[in-house]
Amino acid sequence: MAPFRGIISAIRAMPDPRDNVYTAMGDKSAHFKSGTLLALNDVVEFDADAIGRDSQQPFIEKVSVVCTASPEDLKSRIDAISDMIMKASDSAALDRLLSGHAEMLSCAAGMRDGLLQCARAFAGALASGAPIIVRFHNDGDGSTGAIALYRAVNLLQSGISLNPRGVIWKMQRGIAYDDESMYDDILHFNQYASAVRPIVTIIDFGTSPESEPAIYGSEGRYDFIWLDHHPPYKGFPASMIKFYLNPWDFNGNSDFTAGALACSFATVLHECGARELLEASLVSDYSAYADYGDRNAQDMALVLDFLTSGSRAHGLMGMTPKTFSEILGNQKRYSEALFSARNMLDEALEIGMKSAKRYRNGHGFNIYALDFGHIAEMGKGYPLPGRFSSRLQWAFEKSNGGRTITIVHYGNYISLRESGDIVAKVKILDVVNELKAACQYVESGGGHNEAASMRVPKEHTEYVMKLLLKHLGVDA
Ligand SMILES: [Mn+2]
Repeated sequence: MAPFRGIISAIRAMPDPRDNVYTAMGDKSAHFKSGTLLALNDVVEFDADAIGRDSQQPFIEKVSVVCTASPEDLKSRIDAISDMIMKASDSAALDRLLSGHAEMLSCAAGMRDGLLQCARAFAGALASGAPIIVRFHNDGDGSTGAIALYRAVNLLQSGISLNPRGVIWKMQRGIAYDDESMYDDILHFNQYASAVRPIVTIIDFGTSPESEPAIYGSEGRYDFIWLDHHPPYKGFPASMIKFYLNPWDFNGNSDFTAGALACSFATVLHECGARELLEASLVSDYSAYADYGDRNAQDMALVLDFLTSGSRAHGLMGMTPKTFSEILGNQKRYSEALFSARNMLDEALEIGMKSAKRYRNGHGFNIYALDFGHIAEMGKGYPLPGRFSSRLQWAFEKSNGGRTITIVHYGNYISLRESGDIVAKVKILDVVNELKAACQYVESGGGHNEAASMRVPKEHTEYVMKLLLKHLGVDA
């Protein structure tokens, strides 16, 4: 058998060099450890039998270094493999994924080139051993996208030898790509030397002023593939981000969920059967494109909402897209999760609807205010207050036929939801901004017309709640 010959394209340096992980790119890529100390761009040769049998990283004692390649040689090798991966991807798969969703199809048509570029960059990093971190929002929408991407990466891996440990998955609790995330990512990437820049993939969060310092701080160190559907504001430094895709920039809006966008990205990378995940993401984010009669999508959205809520709710630690995917594929575990989630949610909704105070304003709107403490004191850990306010709003809105605003407050957090039919008269985001300007206790606030939130020091929540009701036209 002919020896494997390739160029070293990435090194993960470990304290003991014999634990270093090397990626060499030949006709395909090989990931291995070695007794020979190797450097980037080394052209290496070894027995081809040593690799390719399983997805582990074999230890190859003796690797011969033939010569040093030029960076251009290495680049064209990486390009060739990326091309090969992209050529194998099915160009009609995206249309099938979005079929029946006319608005999303037309928006995706504008994003197709961007999606292809993202997929090519992702595949190139994966094949050449550059480290990749995927950060996804810890909710139903963010997790559907991460699961689809996880499946696509796995399918790619079985076709071409890609680094089995090349991708790290992280659930993001906040809505910003903050300094802490940036420093974590830099620490991880610092272990590597790679021909291709490391990539941080972001799903369903981060388009907010709080991300700006970390976006600037990451400049020159790694690239982003950033998939979000939160409305970009004037001044968001999207031009600093190598691949930024947001439906708002392509005649779409937040109804095109980030989960749907990430499912599209994953599908362009490799067909991965993401249709159910996409439907669940639409339901999960209350998208106008959701089919609320789709029982499967409803259940999956609920299960993912539950699983991403934190280990206190379900006792499972360290959840990753792999775990989610396993639970979705295991009927017994799936039914158990669904059963628990339903019970906890029903109980919380019952208490919430009973405990909320109801007000009316001059427009005849129904305004509800709930202290989430009534639900938190049950100690279940599910649902979480922000997502619960959407559920509660949904329930009140249904019983009132629209014309509803729901406020849920907990600790230093106030969450607002409004039904679409009254947005023209009162915009909750405007109200939040008014309060920010008028009241020193409102530390931060933002969102969009139908969902917004504020942070207020705990001891001033009561005062701000009064002020808020007044600004919504209630004589309280
Ligand atoms: Mn979302």
